[in-house]
Formats: sequence, C-alpha cells, structure tokens
Amino acid sequence: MDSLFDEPCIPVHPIAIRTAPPIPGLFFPPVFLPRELEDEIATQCMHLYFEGRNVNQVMLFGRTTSDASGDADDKDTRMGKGLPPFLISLLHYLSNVLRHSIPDALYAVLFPPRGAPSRARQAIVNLYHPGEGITPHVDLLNRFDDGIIGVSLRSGCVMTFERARWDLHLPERSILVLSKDARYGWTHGIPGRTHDLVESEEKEQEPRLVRRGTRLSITFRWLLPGADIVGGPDP
Ligand SMILES: O=C(O)CCC(=O)C(=O)O
Repeated sequence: MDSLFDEPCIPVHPIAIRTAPPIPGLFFPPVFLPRELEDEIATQCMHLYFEGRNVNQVMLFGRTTSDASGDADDKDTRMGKGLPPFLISLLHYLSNVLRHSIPDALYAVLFPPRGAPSRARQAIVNLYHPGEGITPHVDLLNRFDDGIIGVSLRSGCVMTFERARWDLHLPERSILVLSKDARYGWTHGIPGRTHDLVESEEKEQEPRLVRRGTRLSITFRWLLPGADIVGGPDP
C-alpha cells in the first residue's frame, strides 16, 4: 500500500468502496479464505496451469452427483467430481463459510443438497498481472445459470458494476457471490490499472492508494443443461 502523495503521475480513479453496494443478489460477506488455503490453491494453479505457459485463463469442469446412499465420497462428488482436489477443498471451505452469510435459497443453489439432480460446474481460473483487467460483461446467458461465486487470491483489485456504477474493492482472499439482478442486470468488469483508490477504513481519512500485485481469481458457475455438451447445437 502506498501513500497517495508518493506517486503523483497515477491518474485519479474513482474511490472504491469496501462493502457490498446495494445491488440485489450481490453478496460480499466479511469472511476471508485462510492464508494457507490461499497459498495452496495459488501455488497449485500457478504450477499446473500458468508457469512457463503463455496463457492467462483455464476452464475446468466437474459434475455434481448425488449418491442418495450417502457413502463417504458423497460430500466430494456433490461439489463437482472431476475438479482437482484443491478446488474441491475450496468448495468445501466456501460451503461452510457461506452457510450463514447468504440467504438459504441461494445457498441451496450454490451447494445443492443431497439427492439434488446432477449438474455441470465450471471453475474458471484467471491470472491478472498488475495493469490487467477484464472488460465489463454479463456472464453468458445461454451458457451459465444463476449463482456465481468468485474468489480473489494473492492480490486485490477493484471490480466495477455498471447499470448505475459501483466500484467495489475485492481484497485478496475475499469471496463475492452474484445472483439474480447482480448476475443478470449489471455488468461486472475489472479496469486494467496498476493501482486502485480505495476508501479508508476510517470514513474521515483520506482514501488509500493500493498497488495491485499478480492476482488469481477462481469463479465457479453452473453450466445450463445442454451447455456442457461439446459439439452440439448452441443451447
Ligand atoms: O477475475 C474476476 O474476479 C472476474 C472474472 C470474470 O468476471 C469472468 O471470468 O467472467
């Protein structure tokens, strides 16, 4: 973190807020991943997908299956069989930490109860170097269903939501959930820049200039029925 006055050539950015803006369906609970889990997931992602390769995004897929007989494996397969173990661990952590932080109905969408129909889950891992962002978008309507979880690792960034405009600072290890209006009615994007201006914890104090590091994000989404079939007609 830098003083606002050390870097006079950084353009002035909107001041980002640190708590959820009033967008129906957006949840940004004050809970964070433990550092050890962040480290394990980030290390695995860098090693398996990014180091020595010229890519900045990978898509991974799993299928939830519910074994009504409830064998020992059931809890893991309900998270998305086929996803790597470290993402299954992340999903277990999220399922515990979000249980009391979001409405029950949304929780049941994100973490289907025992006996729920099988679904295809996508995890997308994005790598952002300082200065990089993502164009404002609404996640594809004909590919992804409602209920999205996003996790920030190793660096924060500002995410901009637009219909009106809100700039929300997502610190490292934070968890964002998008549903309903927030998922369908607003774009979300990340302006490509090296620093963010973030409101201070003490409301009366100057905003802080926060330098971005290399950030990894993991976004979990549900594929719509049929959208998991490769080579078929568009759903
Ligand atoms: O990096 C993020 O947190 C957002 C990623 C995203 O919006 C996407 O992959 O569609």
